[in-house]
Amino acid sequence: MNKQKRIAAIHDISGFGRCSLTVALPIISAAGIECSVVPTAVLSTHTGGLGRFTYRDLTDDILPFADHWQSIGLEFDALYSGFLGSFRQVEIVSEFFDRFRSKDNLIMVDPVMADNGELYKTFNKDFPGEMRKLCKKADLIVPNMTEAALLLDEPYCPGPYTNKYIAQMLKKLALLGSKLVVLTGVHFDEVELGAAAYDCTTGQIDYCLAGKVPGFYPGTGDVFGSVLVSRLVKGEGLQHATAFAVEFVAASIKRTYDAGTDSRFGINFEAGLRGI
Ligand code: PXL
Repeated sequence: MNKQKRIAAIHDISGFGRCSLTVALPIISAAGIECSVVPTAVLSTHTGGLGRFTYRDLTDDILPFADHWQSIGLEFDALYSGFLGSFRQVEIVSEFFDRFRSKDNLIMVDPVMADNGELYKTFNKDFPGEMRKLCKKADLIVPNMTEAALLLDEPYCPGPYTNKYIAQMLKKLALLGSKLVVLTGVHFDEVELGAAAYDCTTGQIDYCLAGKVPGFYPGTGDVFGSVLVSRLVKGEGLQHATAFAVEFVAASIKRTYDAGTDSRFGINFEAGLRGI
């Protein structure tokens, strides 16, 4: 009998726009994994161009969630954090990790804070330094190229990249403290786009690329992270899990593009859930 796997997803919930918890919960559940959620804030939409959003901060609820969950003895196969709204929230999530870390669970941090060379407008320039501290606690970090540059305090380079550039980024990112790094937004030309996976214990680097579709789609990183953490918890190795997540995201973007959907509404991952 297989033990039921369980992931705690620590993200905001944006009512509209397919990102954070509205993506993590269905994807992790469709993968057959129980998904417990820690909503860090409630917004009417994501912050990526849909106008004036509401924002209700739930920072003060996070540790009481942990207290209650510890009191009933909950354990998690993975802890997965994404968008966090403030310095204090990052500190509290760090404590949450300490409370639920076990000798064999996976702590995955997506240091959501920037894309396309720019910090999201809700963050100030000191935020990457705080996120760096959280990355230190992770077993796996999944930055995009902009977040990677900010974490390393280096200028952002828009690409196309060389293998050598990506390899040295991966190695420097692992020095922040996580054993595994999956870097997204990796491309060596304008035709393909994907991710690079690095395990610093073996030194292995794998590149996983798929056909590039034009446009910028918010929430893509959350779809990627949710698929990746699900596959890893199900026991798949880093290379295969990354390749699967890249293909899943590429197919979701293509569907959305072909349907002519407003890119701010997020990507059609729903149609792919059956195969997850
Ligand atoms: O997809 C990342 C994300 C999550 N949550 C909120 C966001 C974004 C990206 O813009 O605004 C609220």
